[in-house]
Amino acid sequence: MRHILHADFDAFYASVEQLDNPAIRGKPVVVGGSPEGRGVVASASYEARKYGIRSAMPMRTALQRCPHAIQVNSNFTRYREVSRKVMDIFRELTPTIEPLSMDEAYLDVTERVSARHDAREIAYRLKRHVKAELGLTISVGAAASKSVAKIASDLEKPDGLTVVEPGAERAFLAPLSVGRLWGVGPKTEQRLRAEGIETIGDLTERSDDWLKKMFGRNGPYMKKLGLGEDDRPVQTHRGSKSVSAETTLRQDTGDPEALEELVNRLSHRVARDLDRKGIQGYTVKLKLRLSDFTTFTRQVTLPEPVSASEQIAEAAGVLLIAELEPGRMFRLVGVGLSGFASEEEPEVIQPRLPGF
Ligand code: DCP
Ligand code: MG
Ligand code: MG
Repeated sequence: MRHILHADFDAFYASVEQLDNPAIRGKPVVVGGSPEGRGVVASASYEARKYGIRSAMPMRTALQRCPHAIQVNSNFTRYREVSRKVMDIFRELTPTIEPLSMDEAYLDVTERVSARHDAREIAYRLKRHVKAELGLTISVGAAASKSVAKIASDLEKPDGLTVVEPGAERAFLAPLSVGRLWGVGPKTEQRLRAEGIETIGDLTERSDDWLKKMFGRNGPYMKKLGLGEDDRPVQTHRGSKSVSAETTLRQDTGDPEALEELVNRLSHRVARDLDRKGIQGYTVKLKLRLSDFTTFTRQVTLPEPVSASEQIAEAAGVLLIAELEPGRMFRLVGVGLSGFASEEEPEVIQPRLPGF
């Protein structure tokens, strides 16, 4: 049996901003694009969440809900620095860590669990260690599988610690909303609800056959996860060659503004994918297809690896502008990133627990 932790910073970007600027601690803080533009909230402090502010909400809406909220622009360089530090702290505990994005990772701590130190204690000490070293809180879930640990870490945010004992997975999951299951996005959740499935328990009562008929192969898989069955190991390295997104336009266009907007949207999708994988890359690629189906790509390799939507959009936007000509019509646009910055090999692991 494995012991897996899932650790995730509380209100990551917003907490870093509060750490760096004592004047905004304890106050509603929203990090993200400016309200004048089409900016959205990337991260909201827990004080801001009391007003119903959530990430991915337009910044303008957020400031309507809480006019005295403090808006701060993102500072990705700083967040990446904090991210590297926390991953190093995780690696001191175990070499088997899998970053999922800048602010979260799975840790396989099986080797660390013993009769004297159970999973709860190890998780607790990790939280204390991160707080002491970085001044920030993480929430941690501990379980025998990745999917249960991830759900657990989210339950008692902020500063949460939730342990699901082996064997208790089913009872733990049953009352929770199906939307909490890994791989159940808003669309699937809506379809499940339309079938009267609100909780994970409702889902696991359905037969595999019925689930397969309704949701394809994903149906029985969701049920497996809902029962707490998930034997995916914590993966230290994941091989990805490129991450990209593309769209065929409903109607060909040569309009610079429409094309730029599309590049922004695609860059956002690429950035979300990168964030989930916890990687960044040096080479931004733009793929274009003209009305006559001629397809070509343009790419630029940057001096620093990037992963933020704005940075990808900026580079892709420059490539786009160079291709625009009056009368030149496009039917497909794609944005991609490659040349990933390789994760350093973890250093020799010291046989001790941090904070002990
Ligand atoms: N992020 C973003 N856009 C989103 C979601 C997240 O730019 N739609 C960024 C900002 C977050 C960071 O990623 O600070 C981590 O995402 P989380 O989902 O872990 O959210 P938070 O850490 O902000 O809050 P929570 O306490 O819920 O984990
Ligand atoms: Mg977080
Ligand atoms: Mg996260």
